Amino acid sequence: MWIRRPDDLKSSEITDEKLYIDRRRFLLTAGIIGASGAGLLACDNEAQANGSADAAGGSAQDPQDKINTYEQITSYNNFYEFGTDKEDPKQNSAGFHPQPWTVRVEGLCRKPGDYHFEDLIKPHKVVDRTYRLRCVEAWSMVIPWQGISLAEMIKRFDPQPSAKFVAFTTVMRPDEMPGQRRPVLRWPYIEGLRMDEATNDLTLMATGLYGKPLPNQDGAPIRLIVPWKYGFKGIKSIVKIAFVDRQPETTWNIAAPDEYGFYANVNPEVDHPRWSQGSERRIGEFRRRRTLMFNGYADKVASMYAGMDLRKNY
Ligand SMILES: Nc1nc2c(c(=O)[nH]1)N[C@H]1C(S)=C(S)[C@@H](COP(=O)(O)O)O[C@H]1N2
Ligand SMILES: [Mo]
Repeated sequence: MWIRRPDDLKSSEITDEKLYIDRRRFLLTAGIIGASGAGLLACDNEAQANGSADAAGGSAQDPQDKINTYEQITSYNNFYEFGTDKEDPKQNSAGFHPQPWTVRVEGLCRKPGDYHFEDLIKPHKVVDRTYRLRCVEAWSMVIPWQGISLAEMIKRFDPQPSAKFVAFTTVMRPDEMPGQRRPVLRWPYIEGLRMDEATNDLTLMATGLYGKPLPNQDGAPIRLIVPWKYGFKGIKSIVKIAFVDRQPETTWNIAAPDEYGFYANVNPEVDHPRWSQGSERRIGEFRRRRTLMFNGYADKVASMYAGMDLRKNY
């Protein structure tokens, strides 16, 4: 008799992960990718998740990080367009069509326009980035993304000096997204970053995970990843990128301004009004972990906030 593993992994998903890890190992031994660059062995992903243990010689702050399973990453989601329960996005997104896809680029830049997904991606190098994701609800995961550096993408749109922020919008498709038929949030979901945050080395436009295109529930076909901020900044299924001169509105700030600020930097010292942000539970574990300042990426991002009161600018 075949006995299920406790975390209920399906054998097909185990195969997916094994293939992913084997592929990386092959590319590495074949010399196609470098050990310290975009490509990393599964074991090196621990260091990468710490965001600091690279050539810069930073310290790995939590050596116990392990990549979450494909099953965990794709069945425990926040994507309110498909429902508010963690299982809803997987269950309710099968009828969503991430192809064909067009992203409108507008505002203060010299190369605005409607970019087909393929043309948007084509000129850029797809990189592997394994990052911790810390949800504001005090759970976290470690996810092996593939995607494009947002800094690179932005360069191509040639923003004007007056562009101080970047605003993002999720697709509006109530026919395919049952959550959008109810006023749970103000739709469409919107987010924003300051220009220096958007062009930080860590910021990623993710197009895949575990070496496969993004599943619908994780934000297909393209979503934002800002690993030092709470997960809600990582807006999914993006259809618009706008260069603007003022701080844009954001969905969660509109919904509850006292609870969710524009910056949303992970900060264990600033509690949510209704719960502590000092610790978190890694999906797949029972014990609580200490939450790290800037989610452990302080050495790469803290300087952007020098002189800012991080209690006020939460
Ligand atoms: N459009 C949209 N983007 C979204 C959300 C959402 O509800 N709608 N949820 C956010 C929240 S709260 C989190 S924690 C992350 C979760 O990403 P994941 O499901 O891929 O782990 O997506 C973010 N992006
Ligand atoms: Mo979240």
